[in-house]
Amino acid sequence: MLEQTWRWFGPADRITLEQVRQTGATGIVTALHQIPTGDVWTPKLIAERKDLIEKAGLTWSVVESVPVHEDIKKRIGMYKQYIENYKQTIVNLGNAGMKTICYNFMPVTDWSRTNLKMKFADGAQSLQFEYIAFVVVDVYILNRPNARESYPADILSSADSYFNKLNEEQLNELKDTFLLGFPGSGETFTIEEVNERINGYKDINKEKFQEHLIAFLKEIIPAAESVGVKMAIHPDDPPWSLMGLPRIVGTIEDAEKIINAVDSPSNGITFCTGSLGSAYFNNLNEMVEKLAHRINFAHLRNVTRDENLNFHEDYLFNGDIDMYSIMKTLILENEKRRKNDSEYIPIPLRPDHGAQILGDFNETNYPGYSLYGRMKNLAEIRGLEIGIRNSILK
Ligand code: DNO
Repeated sequence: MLEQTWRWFGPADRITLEQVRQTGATGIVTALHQIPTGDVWTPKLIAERKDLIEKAGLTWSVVESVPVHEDIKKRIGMYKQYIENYKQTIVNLGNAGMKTICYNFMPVTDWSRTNLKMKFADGAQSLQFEYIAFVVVDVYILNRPNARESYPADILSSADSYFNKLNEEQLNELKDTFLLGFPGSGETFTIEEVNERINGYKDINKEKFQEHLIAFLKEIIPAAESVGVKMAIHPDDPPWSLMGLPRIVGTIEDAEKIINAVDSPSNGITFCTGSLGSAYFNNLNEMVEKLAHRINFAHLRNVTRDENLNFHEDYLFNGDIDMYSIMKTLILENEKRRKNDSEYIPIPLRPDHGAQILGDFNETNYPGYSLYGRMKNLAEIRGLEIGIRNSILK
């Protein structure tokens, strides 16, 4: 079986490890969120977290994430020191027995949405990205210099009418969603800070940014190999440029460039079906086949998307992603590794986000990280895997 894991945000998470155990997950995905980005994760802090998880009868399977300092992404300031620190953190994690580390290389922001409370017909609630709403954020809320010039006329006029229909409350909601909607980073910014950070990328185009990532990989992958750690870069979410920023982990070409830059099982990807799948131009069945040998971690969730770059997160078997084929490819890849790889570990997967359902409405949770919604996804993933295994494997 693949390894069923659950993202847990540490002792501050309102969902306890005891509850996680009852979801049936065996592995925990977590990070030392308290350590400032760029600092070394010490063996002591790593051991303490590991202990805590093991005392609850679970295993710390995946580190998500060791964040990459903005100086490394831009190759300015103290980037050399930060890369050394990053390598040291990998080595410390590897020495503690950790096998998989997830990270991303998105500029300025992690994942972005424009609505955290999209209602389904059955009353459940999910996360949504409306392209035009994001243009409104860029042009009217951020007021980013040159933003207007960066969009075609028809998009701008749709954004203008979208904006004109918003009342004050709706506008504030959009702004808050965007600012908190650096959800992944756990940081909150002001509009000024965001603009300042974006401005830091004015001389970095896609090619240059790719060079920065590859230079980083050339440094860190040997460190990961030395302690048997598999790195798993997370795709951009959504996988296209936002706010004029370069994004380089969104398509099959991007992923192949990354895995070929340093050809090693330690240089892999997180196959996040929701992030990659939110773009209509990505064919996930083809991507999973081509990338299978370098998939070191899987995030499974479905999305409904359209050709105008709108999408929302959906139930596991609703939406545009063919979960059956993806799971089948993952199972076959995992079997191949089990038979051939002397250092075999099962590919870890997690349900990623879930809708808010049932008792989730009585709690506040970090967007996407509900208890019941994720548990339902995990249960469905488990059933899917068992069904496929029993029908294709002896
Ligand atoms: C969103 C997550 C991402 C992911 C990072 C990995 O829910 O999947 O925030 O953790 O991009 O570095």
